[in-house]
Amino acid sequence: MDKESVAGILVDIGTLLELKGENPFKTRAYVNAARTLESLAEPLDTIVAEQRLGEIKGIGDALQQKITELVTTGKLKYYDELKASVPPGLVDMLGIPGVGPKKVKALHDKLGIASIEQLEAACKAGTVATLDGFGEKTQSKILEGIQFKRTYASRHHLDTALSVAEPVLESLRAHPDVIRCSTAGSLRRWRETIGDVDFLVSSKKPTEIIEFFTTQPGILAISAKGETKASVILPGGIQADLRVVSDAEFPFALLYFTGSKEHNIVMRQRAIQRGLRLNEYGLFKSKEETRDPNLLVTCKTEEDVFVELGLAYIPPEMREDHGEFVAAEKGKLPRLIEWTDLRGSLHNHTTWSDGHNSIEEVAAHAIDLGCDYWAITDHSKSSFQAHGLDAARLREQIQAVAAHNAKLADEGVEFRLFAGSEVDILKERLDFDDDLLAELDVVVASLHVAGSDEADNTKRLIRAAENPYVHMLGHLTGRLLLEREAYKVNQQAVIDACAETGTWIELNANPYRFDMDWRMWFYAKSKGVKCVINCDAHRHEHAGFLRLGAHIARKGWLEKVDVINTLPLKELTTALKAKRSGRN
Ligand code: DGT
Ligand code: CA
Ligand code: CA
Ligand code: ZN
Repeated sequence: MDKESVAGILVDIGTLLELKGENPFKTRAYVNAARTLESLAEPLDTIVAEQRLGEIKGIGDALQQKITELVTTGKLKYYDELKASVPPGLVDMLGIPGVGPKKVKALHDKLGIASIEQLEAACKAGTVATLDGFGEKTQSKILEGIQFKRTYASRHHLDTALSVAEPVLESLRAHPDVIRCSTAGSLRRWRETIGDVDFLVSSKKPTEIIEFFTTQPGILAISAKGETKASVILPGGIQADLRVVSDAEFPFALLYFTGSKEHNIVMRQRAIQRGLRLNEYGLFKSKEETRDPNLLVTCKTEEDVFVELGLAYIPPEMREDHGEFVAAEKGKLPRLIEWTDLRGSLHNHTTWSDGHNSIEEVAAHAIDLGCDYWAITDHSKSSFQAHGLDAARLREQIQAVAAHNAKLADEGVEFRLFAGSEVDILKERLDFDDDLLAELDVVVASLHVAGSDEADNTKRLIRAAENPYVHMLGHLTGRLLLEREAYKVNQQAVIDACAETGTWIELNANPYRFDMDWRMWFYAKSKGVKCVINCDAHRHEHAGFLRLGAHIARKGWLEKVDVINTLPLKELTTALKAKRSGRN
């Protein structure tokens, strides 16, 4: 175990002891020891191996034993027992602003409160105010704190995070003292949900940049402000961290703060194997931790750092330690899809079901965006809450789509609407008969009402894939990110069935869905299953989801050839006919 992890555990021990009401000298000793370890210049395992821990100031016999046990075995019995003796809810309560170990202990001892939920209830009932040393004011502060934690400490959908981050990035970019700037962290890696937004800037005037950042319009609060870093709460309650570095440090800091943590760990290891040290400050010709500029391997960009470590440039979306190192070493990284490769969306709604725009408006908007085609796939009759179409209405809609295509052709517009349906997968069959499906250009089959039985859900999806008129399965797991778990389904078995039958799988680009999950595309791709990136648009703004979907596809290593809706109109039309004519 390395010194950062050991230090982290020592701090935890200090906190747990404080919660148990141990004497403050004892608890502080752990925190102080943690600080000392973090600032050591030498590797901790060397010190332990040479039994020199005792030479370090502030580390007595008891601490020496514990540190040695942690470094040599990676575990500490004392810590495990201590953790088990404290209800986990007490530790959670420490995360409420203004609530420290003393208060938590009093609340637990006197009122038996052991979770945030219980604390909230007690505050609302007014019992917290009756405790010695609390009072009305503290009680309402605690309630506010709980609310704050709920709003600000949660994760956010990708589109929400982007919409607040992009204006800030733009305004940083326009600042005269900013040399280079970028987002970093999960946002730059295009994770499906975002904890906090990270910004990185290089500048000769960090104080001015920090001042500028913390006075951006719309900022709700400043949570931290130092000389080279600051954290603020952006509109919507999204936390954002900014770090300002020198321009020489920029590529290394960008690499480090983009992460992922798992990716960084492997990068550090590769550096060590080459007798180098990689950290957020640089890549150094050194066998020990250092920031000595004389030992720096000069790199102007992130690309240069990858080259020094024997790797091709790994795009941020792939930095998840999902096999990117093996591929980058062999020069076998995929050429990832670009969102501009997409030519239209094959799953969209109109006012005929639960969409907000008419067929004509939808077409005009897609044409405006430069798309070659767009499919109209409104809900089928069983989705009555979404005003699903029955067979007669669907036939009417097919006519309406044909009429509009004819009108556009007359006007010389090179664009095509496809008539389609998002047909419900019911318990024993699809919501429409095959002869009606056969009249459609595009058929998306979706499981909107799933059961609790995995085998049954899986069977229903496989049966849909086996239908010759179903082009693709929509939002495979039904998950709603940060809101609703996926229904139970054996995704691998469904992918196998899609491979067998030549059925495509949707990557639903709605930021609540991003379904099928990017982690499953590795398997799907290995089976030759094609992806369709659909925005499932219910209103014009949703067309913008295509960009997000493409970045999520990049996380699944998908290339242009893996994605059906990169095909030009003619090729797509052929592809849409392949399955039903048994040509695949
Ligand atoms: P998030 O904010 O939860 O969506 O995820 P990230 O990846 O943005 O995480 P964040 O904001 O805590 O940190 C940004 C990056 O900084 C992270 O991706 C990698 C780097 N980083 C942070 N902490 C550590 C660490 O303890 N070790 C290493 N190797 N890298 C770290
Ligand atoms: Ca982050
Ligand atoms: Ca962060
Ligand atoms: Zn839909």
